[in-house]
Amino acid sequence: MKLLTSSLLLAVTGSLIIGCNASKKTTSTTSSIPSLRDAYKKDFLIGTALNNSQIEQRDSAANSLIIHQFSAATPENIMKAQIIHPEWDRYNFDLADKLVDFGKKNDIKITAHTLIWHSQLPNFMRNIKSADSVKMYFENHITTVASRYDGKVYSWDVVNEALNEDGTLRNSIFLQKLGPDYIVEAFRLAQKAAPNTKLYYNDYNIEQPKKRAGAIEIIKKIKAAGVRIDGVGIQGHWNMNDVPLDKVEESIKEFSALGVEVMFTELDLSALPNPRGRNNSADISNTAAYNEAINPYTKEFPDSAQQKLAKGYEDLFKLFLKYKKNVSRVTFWGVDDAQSWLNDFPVRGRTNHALLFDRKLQPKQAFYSLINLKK
Ligand code: 9MR
Repeated sequence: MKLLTSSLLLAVTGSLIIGCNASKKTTSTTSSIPSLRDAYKKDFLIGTALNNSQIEQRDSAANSLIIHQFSAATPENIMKAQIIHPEWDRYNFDLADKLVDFGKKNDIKITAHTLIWHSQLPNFMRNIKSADSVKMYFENHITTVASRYDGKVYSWDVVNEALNEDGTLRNSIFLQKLGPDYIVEAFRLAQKAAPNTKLYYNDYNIEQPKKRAGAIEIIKKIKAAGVRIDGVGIQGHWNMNDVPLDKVEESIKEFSALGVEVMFTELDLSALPNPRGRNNSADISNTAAYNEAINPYTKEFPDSAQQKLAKGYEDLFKLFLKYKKNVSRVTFWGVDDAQSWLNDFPVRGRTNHALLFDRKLQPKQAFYSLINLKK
Protein backbone atom coordinates (compact mmCIF):
# COMPACT_ATOMS: atom_id res chain seq x y z
CA MET A 1 0.00 0.00 0.00
CA LYS A 2 2.71 2.44 1.09
CA LEU A 3 4.97 1.55 -1.79
CA LEU A 4 2.17 1.94 -4.25
CA THR A 5 1.12 5.26 -2.89
CA SER A 6 4.68 6.49 -3.14
CA SER A 7 5.02 5.12 -6.66
CA LEU A 8 1.85 6.95 -7.63
CA LEU A 9 3.21 10.12 -6.10
CA LEU A 10 6.40 9.57 -8.02
CA ALA A 11 4.43 9.12 -11.21
CA VAL A 12 2.62 12.38 -10.54
CA THR A 13 5.71 14.36 -9.52
CA GLY A 14 7.60 12.69 -12.38
CA SER A 15 5.12 14.07 -14.88
CA LEU A 16 5.33 17.52 -13.32
CA ILE A 17 9.08 17.42 -13.64
CA ILE A 18 9.05 16.32 -17.31
CA GLY A 19 8.43 19.84 -18.58
CA CYS A 20 11.39 21.42 -16.78
CA ASN A 21 14.06 18.78 -16.35
CA ALA A 22 14.30 15.57 -18.37
CA SER A 23 17.09 14.00 -16.28
CA LYS A 24 15.00 14.21 -13.09
CA LYS A 25 12.21 12.39 -14.88
CA THR A 26 14.49 9.39 -15.46
CA THR A 27 15.42 9.30 -11.78
CA SER A 28 11.78 9.39 -10.68
CA THR A 29 10.52 6.69 -13.03
CA THR A 30 13.33 4.26 -12.30
CA SER A 31 12.71 4.55 -8.58
CA SER A 32 9.04 3.57 -8.91
CA ILE A 33 7.93 -0.04 -9.33
CA PRO A 34 8.58 -1.20 -12.88
CA SER A 35 5.67 -2.47 -14.93
CA LEU A 36 5.45 -6.04 -16.21
CA ARG A 37 3.03 -5.10 -18.96
CA ASP A 38 5.51 -2.52 -20.24
CA ALA A 39 8.54 -4.77 -19.87
CA TYR A 40 6.87 -7.50 -21.94
CA LYS A 41 4.86 -5.35 -24.31
CA LYS A 42 6.76 -6.50 -27.37
CA ASP A 43 6.58 -10.16 -26.32
CA PHE A 44 3.14 -11.18 -25.06
CA LEU A 45 0.26 -9.94 -22.95
CA ILE A 46 0.67 -10.16 -19.18
CA GLY A 47 -2.61 -11.02 -17.50
CA THR A 48 -4.18 -11.53 -14.11
CA ALA A 49 -7.36 -13.10 -12.75
CA LEU A 50 -9.68 -10.57 -11.10
CA ASN A 51 -12.07 -11.34 -8.23
CA ASN A 52 -15.27 -9.47 -7.34
CA SER A 53 -13.61 -6.90 -5.12
CA GLN A 54 -10.99 -6.09 -7.76
CA ILE A 55 -13.62 -5.78 -10.50
CA GLU A 56 -15.62 -3.43 -8.25
CA GLN A 57 -12.39 -1.47 -7.61
CA ARG A 58 -12.95 -1.49 -3.83
CA ASP A 59 -9.25 -1.09 -2.97
CA SER A 60 -7.57 1.84 -4.69
CA ALA A 61 -4.04 0.54 -4.11
CA ALA A 62 -4.91 -2.81 -5.67
CA ASN A 63 -6.63 -1.00 -8.50
CA SER A 64 -3.56 1.11 -9.31
CA LEU A 65 -1.37 -1.97 -9.17
CA ILE A 66 -3.60 -3.87 -11.61
CA ILE A 67 -3.71 -1.01 -14.11
CA HIS A 68 0.05 -0.50 -13.91
CA GLN A 69 1.08 -4.15 -14.19
CA PHE A 70 -1.36 -5.99 -16.46
CA SER A 71 -2.40 -5.78 -20.10
CA ALA A 72 -4.92 -8.64 -19.87
CA ALA A 73 -7.46 -9.89 -17.32
CA THR A 74 -9.70 -12.90 -16.79
CA PRO A 75 -12.65 -12.83 -14.38
CA GLU A 76 -11.81 -15.43 -11.72
CA ASN A 77 -15.48 -16.36 -11.18
CA ILE A 78 -18.09 -13.84 -12.30
CA MET A 79 -18.56 -15.04 -15.88
CA LYS A 80 -18.95 -18.70 -14.90
CA ALA A 81 -22.41 -20.07 -15.70
CA GLN A 82 -23.53 -20.35 -12.07
CA ILE A 83 -23.08 -16.62 -11.56
CA ILE A 84 -23.87 -15.10 -14.95
CA HIS A 85 -26.84 -17.40 -15.67
CA PRO A 86 -28.41 -18.20 -12.27
CA GLU A 87 -31.87 -19.20 -13.49
CA TRP A 88 -33.17 -20.77 -16.69
CA ASP A 89 -34.18 -17.46 -18.22
CA ARG A 90 -32.41 -14.97 -15.98
CA TYR A 91 -28.91 -13.65 -16.54
CA ASN A 92 -26.82 -11.49 -14.26
CA PHE A 93 -24.53 -9.30 -16.33
CA ASP A 94 -23.75 -6.48 -13.87
CA LEU A 95 -20.19 -7.37 -12.88
CA ALA A 96 -19.24 -8.65 -16.32
CA ASP A 97 -20.37 -5.32 -17.79
CA LYS A 98 -18.25 -3.50 -15.18
CA LEU A 99 -15.26 -5.62 -16.09
CA VAL A 100 -15.69 -4.83 -19.78
CA ASP A 101 -15.78 -1.08 -18.99
CA PHE A 102 -12.72 -1.41 -16.77
CA GLY A 103 -10.82 -3.20 -19.53
CA LYS A 104 -11.78 -0.61 -22.13
CA LYS A 105 -10.81 2.31 -19.95
CA ASN A 106 -7.42 0.87 -19.02
CA ASP A 107 -6.46 -0.89 -22.23
CA ILE A 108 -6.68 -4.31 -20.58
CA LYS A 109 -7.80 -7.16 -22.86
CA ILE A 110 -10.48 -9.33 -21.28
CA THR A 111 -10.62 -13.09 -21.68
CA ALA A 112 -14.10 -14.18 -20.68
CA HIS A 113 -14.07 -17.38 -18.65
CA THR A 114 -15.84 -19.68 -19.39
CA LEU A 115 -18.80 -20.79 -21.52
CA ILE A 116 -18.88 -24.58 -21.15
CA TRP A 117 -17.47 -26.17 -18.00
CA HIS A 118 -18.73 -29.11 -15.93
CA SER A 119 -18.06 -27.19 -12.70
CA GLN A 120 -19.85 -24.17 -11.20
CA LEU A 121 -22.94 -24.87 -13.28
CA PRO A 122 -26.21 -23.11 -12.38
CA ASN A 123 -28.16 -24.89 -9.65
CA PHE A 124 -31.11 -25.46 -11.99
CA MET A 125 -28.89 -27.77 -14.06
CA ARG A 126 -28.94 -30.30 -11.19
CA ASN A 127 -32.58 -31.05 -11.86
CA ILE A 128 -32.29 -31.34 -15.59
CA LYS A 129 -32.35 -34.89 -16.81
CA SER A 130 -33.42 -34.80 -20.45
CA ALA A 131 -30.92 -34.48 -23.28
CA ASP A 132 -33.23 -31.99 -25.03
CA SER A 133 -33.18 -29.64 -22.06
CA VAL A 134 -29.39 -29.84 -21.74
CA LYS A 135 -29.14 -29.05 -25.46
CA MET A 136 -31.46 -26.10 -25.05
CA TYR A 137 -29.43 -24.78 -22.07
CA PHE A 138 -26.21 -25.25 -24.04
CA GLU A 139 -27.46 -23.30 -27.05
CA ASN A 140 -29.18 -20.54 -25.08
CA HIS A 141 -26.26 -20.04 -22.73
CA ILE A 142 -23.57 -19.82 -25.40
CA THR A 143 -25.64 -17.69 -27.74
CA THR A 144 -26.90 -15.23 -25.13
CA VAL A 145 -23.67 -14.69 -23.24
CA ALA A 146 -21.20 -14.81 -26.13
CA SER A 147 -23.24 -12.47 -28.36
CA ARG A 148 -23.67 -9.88 -25.61
CA TYR A 149 -19.92 -9.53 -25.27
CA ASP A 150 -18.89 -9.99 -28.90
CA GLY A 151 -16.19 -7.50 -29.77
CA LYS A 152 -16.30 -6.22 -26.17
CA VAL A 153 -14.20 -8.99 -24.71
CA TYR A 154 -11.05 -9.97 -26.55
CA SER A 155 -11.48 -13.71 -26.20
CA TRP A 156 -13.49 -16.56 -24.70
CA ASP A 157 -12.44 -19.76 -23.00
CA VAL A 158 -15.18 -21.56 -24.92
CA VAL A 159 -14.69 -24.98 -23.35
CA ASN A 160 -12.83 -25.54 -20.08
CA GLU A 161 -11.38 -28.75 -18.65
CA ALA A 162 -13.10 -31.31 -20.90
CA LEU A 163 -10.33 -33.90 -20.54
CA ASN A 164 -9.34 -36.64 -18.10
CA GLU A 165 -5.67 -37.10 -17.24
CA ASP A 166 -5.37 -39.99 -19.73
CA GLY A 167 -6.55 -37.78 -22.60
CA THR A 168 -10.07 -39.25 -22.85
CA LEU A 169 -13.11 -37.01 -22.54
CA ARG A 170 -14.34 -36.26 -19.02
CA ASN A 171 -17.68 -37.87 -18.25
CA SER A 172 -19.44 -34.53 -17.80
CA ILE A 173 -23.15 -33.80 -18.16
CA PHE A 174 -22.33 -32.45 -21.63
CA LEU A 175 -20.62 -35.65 -22.78
CA GLN A 176 -23.40 -37.76 -21.27
CA LYS A 177 -26.29 -35.85 -22.79
CA LEU A 178 -24.86 -34.39 -26.00
CA GLY A 179 -22.22 -36.93 -27.00
CA PRO A 180 -18.54 -36.43 -27.92
CA ASP A 181 -19.23 -33.78 -30.58
CA TYR A 182 -20.37 -31.27 -27.97
CA ILE A 183 -17.00 -29.50 -28.00
CA VAL A 184 -17.12 -28.85 -31.75
CA GLU A 185 -20.74 -27.70 -31.33
CA ALA A 186 -19.77 -25.30 -28.54
CA PHE A 187 -17.17 -23.68 -30.79
CA ARG A 188 -19.63 -23.60 -33.72
CA LEU A 189 -22.21 -21.76 -31.60
CA ALA A 190 -19.57 -19.42 -30.14
CA GLN A 191 -18.24 -18.63 -33.60
CA LYS A 192 -21.72 -17.66 -34.72
CA ALA A 193 -22.50 -15.60 -31.61
CA ALA A 194 -19.07 -13.96 -31.34
CA PRO A 195 -17.51 -13.54 -34.78
CA ASN A 196 -15.21 -10.77 -33.48
CA THR A 197 -13.88 -12.60 -30.46
CA LYS A 198 -11.02 -15.08 -30.23
CA LEU A 199 -12.04 -18.59 -29.22
CA TYR A 200 -9.92 -20.87 -27.02
CA TYR A 201 -9.83 -24.32 -25.44
CA ASN A 202 -8.49 -24.16 -21.85
CA ASP A 203 -7.34 -26.95 -19.50
CA TYR A 204 -4.85 -27.89 -16.76
CA ASN A 205 -2.09 -30.49 -17.12
CA ILE A 206 -2.32 -30.45 -20.92
CA GLU A 207 1.46 -30.06 -20.98
CA GLN A 208 1.51 -33.73 -19.83
CA PRO A 209 1.86 -36.08 -22.83
CA LYS A 210 -1.37 -38.12 -22.58
CA LYS A 211 -3.63 -35.21 -21.76
CA ARG A 212 -1.83 -33.09 -24.36
CA ALA A 213 -2.63 -35.74 -26.99
CA GLY A 214 -6.29 -35.43 -26.00
CA ALA A 215 -6.15 -31.64 -26.42
CA ILE A 216 -4.48 -32.01 -29.82
CA GLU A 217 -7.27 -34.35 -30.89
CA ILE A 218 -9.88 -31.79 -29.80
CA ILE A 219 -8.19 -28.98 -31.73
CA LYS A 220 -7.82 -31.10 -34.85
CA LYS A 221 -11.44 -32.20 -34.67
CA ILE A 222 -12.71 -28.63 -34.40
CA LYS A 223 -10.59 -27.57 -37.36
CA ALA A 224 -11.61 -30.62 -39.42
CA ALA A 225 -15.25 -29.61 -38.94
CA GLY A 226 -14.44 -26.21 -40.49
CA VAL A 227 -15.02 -24.45 -37.18
CA ARG A 228 -12.77 -21.72 -35.78
CA ILE A 229 -10.47 -22.20 -32.79
CA ASP A 230 -7.83 -19.52 -32.26
CA GLY A 231 -5.84 -20.79 -29.35
CA VAL A 232 -5.19 -23.16 -26.51
CA GLY A 233 -4.70 -22.24 -22.87
CA ILE A 234 -2.37 -24.30 -20.71
CA GLN A 235 -3.51 -23.30 -17.23
CA GLY A 236 -0.14 -23.69 -15.47
CA HIS A 237 -1.03 -24.62 -11.87
CA TRP A 238 2.35 -26.03 -10.82
CA ASN A 239 4.60 -26.33 -7.76
CA MET A 240 7.68 -24.11 -7.44
CA ASN A 241 9.79 -27.22 -6.80
CA ASP A 242 8.40 -29.18 -9.72
CA VAL A 243 7.93 -27.05 -12.82
CA PRO A 244 7.57 -29.36 -15.87
CA LEU A 245 9.79 -27.28 -18.15
CA ASP A 246 10.54 -29.96 -20.78
CA LYS A 247 6.90 -30.84 -21.15
CA VAL A 248 5.94 -27.18 -21.38
CA GLU A 249 8.44 -26.72 -24.20
CA GLU A 250 7.20 -29.80 -26.08
CA SER A 251 3.64 -28.54 -25.69
CA ILE A 252 4.41 -25.08 -27.07
CA LYS A 253 5.95 -26.74 -30.13
CA GLU A 254 3.19 -29.28 -30.69
CA PHE A 255 0.28 -26.89 -30.15
CA SER A 256 1.77 -24.16 -32.31
CA ALA A 257 2.36 -26.69 -35.09
CA LEU A 258 -1.45 -26.91 -35.28
CA GLY A 259 -1.62 -23.21 -36.13
CA VAL A 260 -3.14 -21.98 -32.86
CA GLU A 261 -1.92 -19.42 -30.31
CA VAL A 262 -0.49 -20.87 -27.12
CA MET A 263 -1.26 -19.19 -23.81
CA PHE A 264 -0.50 -19.77 -20.15
CA THR A 265 -3.82 -18.81 -18.69
CA GLU A 266 -3.88 -19.49 -14.93
CA LEU A 267 -0.25 -19.45 -13.90
CA ASP A 268 0.68 -19.88 -10.24
CA LEU A 269 3.47 -21.83 -8.53
CA SER A 270 2.40 -23.29 -5.20
CA ALA A 271 5.12 -22.77 -2.58
CA LEU A 272 3.76 -25.46 -0.24
CA PRO A 273 4.29 -29.21 -0.07
CA ASN A 274 1.83 -31.14 -2.21
CA PRO A 275 0.08 -33.69 0.04
CA ARG A 276 -0.73 -35.73 -3.04
CA GLY A 277 2.88 -36.16 -4.16
CA ARG A 278 3.32 -35.16 -7.79
CA ASN A 279 -0.39 -35.40 -8.59
CA ASN A 280 -1.07 -31.90 -9.73
CA SER A 281 -4.80 -31.90 -10.44
CA ALA A 282 -6.67 -28.59 -10.37
CA ASP A 283 -9.92 -30.53 -10.02
CA ILE A 284 -11.57 -28.77 -7.10
CA SER A 285 -13.18 -31.97 -5.82
CA ASN A 286 -9.69 -33.44 -5.24
CA THR A 287 -8.88 -32.17 -1.72
CA ALA A 288 -6.62 -33.34 1.16
CA ALA A 289 -6.59 -33.01 4.98
CA TYR A 290 -4.77 -30.23 6.89
CA ASN A 291 -1.75 -30.75 9.12
CA GLU A 292 0.83 -28.23 10.31
CA ALA A 293 3.77 -29.86 8.56
CA ILE A 294 2.29 -28.95 5.19
CA ASN A 295 1.73 -25.31 6.16
CA PRO A 296 5.30 -24.13 6.91
CA TYR A 297 5.18 -20.41 5.97
CA THR A 298 2.37 -18.94 8.08
CA LYS A 299 4.51 -16.15 9.59
CA GLU A 300 7.00 -15.39 6.86
CA PHE A 301 8.12 -16.60 3.46
CA PRO A 302 11.88 -17.01 3.97
CA ASP A 303 14.54 -15.93 1.56
CA SER A 304 15.43 -19.48 0.52
CA ALA A 305 11.82 -20.06 -0.55
CA GLN A 306 11.59 -16.64 -2.24
CA GLN A 307 14.57 -17.70 -4.32
CA LYS A 308 12.99 -20.99 -5.35
CA LEU A 309 9.80 -19.25 -6.38
CA ALA A 310 11.78 -16.67 -8.35
CA LYS A 311 13.79 -19.41 -10.08
CA GLY A 312 10.63 -21.32 -11.04
CA TYR A 313 9.10 -18.22 -12.64
CA GLU A 314 12.36 -17.17 -14.23
CA ASP A 315 12.90 -20.57 -15.90
CA LEU A 316 9.37 -20.47 -17.25
CA PHE A 317 9.61 -16.93 -18.59
CA LYS A 318 12.93 -17.71 -20.30
CA LEU A 319 11.08 -20.43 -22.14
CA PHE A 320 8.10 -18.19 -22.93
CA LEU A 321 10.47 -15.58 -24.33
CA LYS A 322 12.24 -18.20 -26.46
CA TYR A 323 8.85 -18.97 -28.01
CA LYS A 324 7.43 -15.46 -27.95
CA LYS A 325 6.28 -15.87 -31.57
CA ASN A 326 3.94 -18.64 -30.44
CA VAL A 327 3.01 -17.52 -26.93
CA SER A 328 0.46 -14.71 -27.02
CA ARG A 329 -0.38 -14.28 -23.32
CA VAL A 330 0.76 -15.26 -19.84
CA THR A 331 -1.90 -14.76 -17.17
CA PHE A 332 -1.28 -15.17 -13.43
CA TRP A 333 -4.20 -16.68 -11.49
CA GLY A 334 -4.57 -13.72 -9.18
CA VAL A 335 -2.92 -10.41 -8.33
CA ASP A 336 -1.53 -11.12 -4.85
CA ASP A 337 -1.01 -14.02 -2.44
CA ALA A 338 -4.04 -13.19 -0.30
CA GLN A 339 -6.36 -13.69 -3.27
CA SER A 340 -4.95 -17.02 -4.42
CA TRP A 341 -7.24 -20.08 -4.53
CA LEU A 342 -4.14 -22.05 -3.43
CA ASN A 343 -4.65 -20.90 0.17
CA ASP A 344 -7.58 -23.31 0.24
CA PHE A 345 -6.64 -25.96 -2.29
CA PRO A 346 -5.99 -28.85 -2.15
CA VAL A 347 -5.95 -28.25 1.63
CA ARG A 348 -8.16 -25.66 3.30
CA GLY A 349 -6.69 -22.90 5.46
CA ARG A 350 -3.03 -22.83 4.42
CA THR A 351 -0.87 -19.74 3.78
CA ASN A 352 0.43 -20.03 0.23
CA HIS A 353 2.80 -17.64 -1.54
CA ALA A 354 2.32 -18.57 -5.18
CA LEU A 355 2.12 -15.20 -6.93
CA LEU A 356 4.38 -12.21 -7.68
CA PHE A 357 2.88 -9.80 -5.10
CA ASP A 358 2.61 -10.56 -1.39
CA ARG A 359 -0.31 -9.96 0.97
CA LYS A 360 0.63 -6.30 1.31
CA LEU A 361 0.73 -5.95 -2.48
CA GLN A 362 4.52 -5.66 -2.40
CA PRO A 363 6.47 -7.11 -5.33
CA LYS A 364 8.45 -10.23 -4.39
CA GLN A 365 11.83 -11.39 -5.60
CA ALA A 366 10.02 -13.39 -8.31
CA PHE A 367 8.59 -10.15 -9.71
CA TYR A 368 12.03 -8.57 -9.99
CA SER A 369 13.50 -11.69 -11.56
CA LEU A 370 10.95 -11.36 -14.38
CA ILE A 371 11.65 -7.65 -14.76
CA ASN A 372 15.41 -8.35 -14.82
CA LEU A 373 15.01 -10.86 -17.62
CA LYS A 374 13.99 -7.94 -19.84
CA LYS A 375 16.86 -5.64 -18.88
O1 9MR B 1 -9.90 -19.39 -8.56
C1 9MR B 1 -11.22 -19.90 -8.65
C2 9MR B 1 -11.81 -20.04 -7.26
O2 9MR B 1 -12.03 -18.76 -6.69
C3 9MR B 1 -13.12 -20.81 -7.32
O3 9MR B 1 -13.56 -21.08 -6.00
C4 9MR B 1 -12.92 -22.10 -8.07
C5 9MR B 1 -14.26 -22.81 -8.15
O4 9MR B 1 -14.40 -23.66 -9.17
O5 9MR B 1 -12.42 -21.84 -9.37
C6 9MR B 1 -11.16 -21.26 -9.34
O6 9MR B 1 -10.65 -21.07 -10.67
C7 9MR B 1 -10.47 -22.26 -11.43
C8 9MR B 1 -10.68 -21.88 -12.89
O7 9MR B 1 -11.92 -21.28 -13.08
C9 9MR B 1 -10.52 -23.10 -13.79
N1 9MR B 1 -9.28 -23.78 -13.56
C10 9MR B 1 -8.94 -24.09 -12.19
C11 9MR B 1 -9.04 -22.82 -11.34
C12 9MR B 1 -8.64 -23.11 -9.92
O8 9MR B 1 -9.56 -23.99 -9.33
